[in-house]
Amino acid sequence: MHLSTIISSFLAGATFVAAAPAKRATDPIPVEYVSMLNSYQSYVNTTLSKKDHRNGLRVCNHRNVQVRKEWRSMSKRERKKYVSAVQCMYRNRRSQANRKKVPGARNRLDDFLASHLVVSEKIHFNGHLFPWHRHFVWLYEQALREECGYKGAQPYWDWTLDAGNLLASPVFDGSDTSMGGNGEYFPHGHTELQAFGLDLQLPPGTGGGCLKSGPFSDLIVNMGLNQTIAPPASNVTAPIPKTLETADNKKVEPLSSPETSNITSPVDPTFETEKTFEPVGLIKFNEALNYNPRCLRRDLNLFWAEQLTASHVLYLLQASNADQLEKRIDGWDGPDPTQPAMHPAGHFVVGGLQNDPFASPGDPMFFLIHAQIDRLYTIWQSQDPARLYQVGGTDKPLDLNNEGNPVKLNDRLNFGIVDGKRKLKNLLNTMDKYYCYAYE
Ligand SMILES: [Cu+2]
Repeated sequence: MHLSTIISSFLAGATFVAAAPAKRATDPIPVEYVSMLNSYQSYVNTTLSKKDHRNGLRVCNHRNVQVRKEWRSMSKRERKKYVSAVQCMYRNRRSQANRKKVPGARNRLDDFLASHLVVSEKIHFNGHLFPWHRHFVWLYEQALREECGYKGAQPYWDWTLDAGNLLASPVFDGSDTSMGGNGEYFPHGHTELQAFGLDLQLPPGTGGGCLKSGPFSDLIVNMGLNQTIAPPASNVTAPIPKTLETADNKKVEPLSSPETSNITSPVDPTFETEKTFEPVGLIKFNEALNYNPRCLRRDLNLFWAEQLTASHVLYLLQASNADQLEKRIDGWDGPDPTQPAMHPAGHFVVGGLQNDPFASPGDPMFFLIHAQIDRLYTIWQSQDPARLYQVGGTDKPLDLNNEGNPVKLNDRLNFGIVDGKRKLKNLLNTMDKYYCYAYE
């Protein structure tokens, strides 16, 4: 059997069979999970209270730690401040990318989209997933603070709180204290997703179109390839959302003019001189980095919401090593087709641009999803001191036969436009080196 067939049977099975009983948000939270949350909080307290070698305060301590809160635990004022800072990233801050290498980038959010896109096939379904995304979210948090005057910490979305009632979530209610609403509904079929050698058909959700009002309805996604959304089963013609119009039909001006958008310079996907990049999927990097302005789409999806339960989180956190943790969150820990896949599900539940594993940081929701993934990672790390600096797996995506290089502490991870390269071992402790944050 072909490799991709095997993998897609893993994932497609996890997606469509979904035989594991889904617990509703109203179901009791497993006690083992609660006890893990408690031991995480005592780990944070102990770490922040430690004295350093000169017997003084640690550099990262109770006074300066950034506390990342769940969206609904923030006050309305805090949520609005966060939304404004994100809006500043795409409304007021220009891209710092080299236009010849990244022709489509217009604003700072685009820099994050492009940086994720070009290394996508090196940082997913492998041992670099958690540390890479940890640092990426942190860089975004720093950009909000340093470039857009944000004073708070990066929020996260605890999706277990919405697993049973996604459409009532305050995260997506479209109000000015939300992360924006659902996409406008239009009848549509599945989304065809081809990536990492997989070929998946994602079931349609409850929206599918552009955000029409509320936060981020003016956001233009400037790069990435268009996904294929199947036409509706009936003969209804689905309106294709206009790219450069807001809800009020106002034209949105990109920060800089699109004249240069047809530059088709050869793009070195890794921003490096050596051309070692080996695409394993179907993404065409040169095209994906070109200027391709369109609206932000979402498609809130109840099918995936059912996977995002506390009992599935507990199953994830029971992973016995770092390799298994990655395989569990990505849904390929062995051949069981009914296993949950919380990382893909966390994206697909929002749908639209979140169904695109390369360009998904173009939706600000990406950073709340990945803060949650980082939170689950640090909770897992905190359960055993031996886990803090433990790495696992290889650097090859979906490496069923262990053909890639084993992940090592000295690996250097590439953050493209937004940071260059960083050593993996410096990205493992959220309260040391670059970092000083914890989750509430
Ligand atoms: Cu990613």
